[in-house]
Amino acid sequence: MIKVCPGCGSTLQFKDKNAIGYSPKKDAKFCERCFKLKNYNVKEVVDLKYTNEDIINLISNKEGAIFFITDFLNISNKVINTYKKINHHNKYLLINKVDYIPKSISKNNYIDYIKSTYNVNGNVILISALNKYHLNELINLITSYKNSYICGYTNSGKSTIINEICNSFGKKSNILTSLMPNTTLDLIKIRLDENIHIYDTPGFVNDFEFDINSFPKKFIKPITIQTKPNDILKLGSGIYIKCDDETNSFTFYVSDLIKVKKVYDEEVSITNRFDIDENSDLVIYGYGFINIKNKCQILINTNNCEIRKSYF
Ligand SMILES: Nc1nc2c(ncn2[C@@H]2O[C@H](COP(=O)(O)OP(=O)(O)OP(=O)(O)O)[C@@H](O)[C@H]2O)c(=O)[nH]1
Ligand SMILES: [Mg+2]
Repeated sequence: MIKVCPGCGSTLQFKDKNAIGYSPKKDAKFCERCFKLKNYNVKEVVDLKYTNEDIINLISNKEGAIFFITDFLNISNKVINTYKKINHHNKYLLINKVDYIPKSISKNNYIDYIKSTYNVNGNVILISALNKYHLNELINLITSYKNSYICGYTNSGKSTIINEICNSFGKKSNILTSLMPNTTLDLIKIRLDENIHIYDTPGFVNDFEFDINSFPKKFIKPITIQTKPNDILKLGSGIYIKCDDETNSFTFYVSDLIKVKKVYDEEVSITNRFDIDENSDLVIYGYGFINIKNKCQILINTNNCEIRKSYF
């Protein structure tokens, strides 16, 4: 009989130490990677079984409903384009980790803003697995379908939400959650009751690196920096933004663990130029976004970013 690791969804195998699902013990419940993550918090990187396209194909047009989850700080055209590629007539966009949302953003207006900015026609729901915001509403929705597929980019909180749902049904779930990218490796089917199943899915992979130690510990406290011509701003240890020859105001919506400051004496090559309209957001993948008040040109030392109109 084929056995599946309940932590990550991989088929257990006992031959190839370097492949997913490996365990040295024939009677093991978890694969070795999940065993180490669960018991020693040791994180091992493995080759993934599915590409983003594979995951889209795996869940498109399945009977039931699709719940695409994104982290509040990781909303971008890239993420929404993946959501749009999934072909399904019952599709919901869930924005998770809204416990991060700063007080200056109204949750109701934020939904309208996301729908109009990213041209989303379907349902958008704000949730937080951490403080159970809208969790009961989500459970009612999910249990109105026989099959619900929970998908989204890695680290968006899919497995955490599924575990919360299982808890509310009095079921113990063994799915592992962590800040490590790609904790869940394969489809995991969970039976909530006789007729209702939810499926955890492997996360879509980001094509940029992020520092798992800098995820916010609490809600985002915006930091505003007024700039003079040619000032250079530094975000974390590697992002530099050079301002043009006007004064301006930059408000950072990023993790409290990421430092933001002006630098004066660092030699850096900053070559990517962006034209910014008045009151726009510069979204930097993996970090969050920066509200820029005045129309300007900036130089930035990464391609992992995009511009959108601002909520404010
Ligand atoms: N602040 C906050 N953190 C959350 C919330 N939901 C999940 N997390 C955290 O986000 C991290 C990733 O959660 P997972 O549930 O493992 O994410 P996933 O989408 O299943 O990730 P993969 O399996 O890698 O695709 C964990 O450290 C969770 O504790 C939330 O609502 N608020
Ligand atoms: Mg997961």
